[in-house]
Amino acid sequence: MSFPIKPSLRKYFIMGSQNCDRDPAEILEAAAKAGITAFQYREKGPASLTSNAKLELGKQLRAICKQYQIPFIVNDDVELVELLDADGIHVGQDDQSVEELRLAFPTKIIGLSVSNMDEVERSPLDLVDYIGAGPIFSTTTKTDAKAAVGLEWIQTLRTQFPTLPIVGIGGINTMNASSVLQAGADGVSFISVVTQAEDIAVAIEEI
Ligand code: 3NM
Repeated sequence: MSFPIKPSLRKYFIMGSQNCDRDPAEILEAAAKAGITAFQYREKGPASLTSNAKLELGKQLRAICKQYQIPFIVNDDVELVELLDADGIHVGQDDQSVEELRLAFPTKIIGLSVSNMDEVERSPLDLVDYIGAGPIFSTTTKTDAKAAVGLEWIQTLRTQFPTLPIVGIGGINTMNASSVLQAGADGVSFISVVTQAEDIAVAIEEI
């Protein structure tokens, strides 16, 4: 299935088991029912799963995305993209190069994180489907996150690249999500506002 990229970025939920204090499949199912527009399986950092356990959880989450017709994007794991027939892959600046990924996956969604102009200038933006810009606000979810770059970063990118699909990330919650869109992003991506929500449906509705 192919997905139009900008609408898919609108409410882009990211999660791995390390972000969850209950069954990740239940959390994803609730989020899918509530109207997320894309999902990224990001099994990364302290206490994350590896090898077979990572694959098995991936199969469950992939199936939920198929059921709800939501793009399933894998964070930085080419083998898992292939094994799960993911719709796309998201990488950071220090991960596998976008040039290699585009050769391996001519038709899949490729997303790339960019935090500053140096990174933008070094990146083959013509080969990516979207960029993740952040961290917009400060976050404790990603232990090695850089300092918050603020809404100005979205404004700068939007001015320089009027048509590039952009999703904001980092510290986005129900109170500040609309400011990210107003600054020029096509959508918002988020982890803890959903994984730690008392009521996932309400959180997604408010976003
Ligand atoms: N990447 P929360 S910030 C996975 O800046 C991730 O590239 C970031 O989690 C970046 O929505 C981040 O809980 C964590 O702040 C986002």
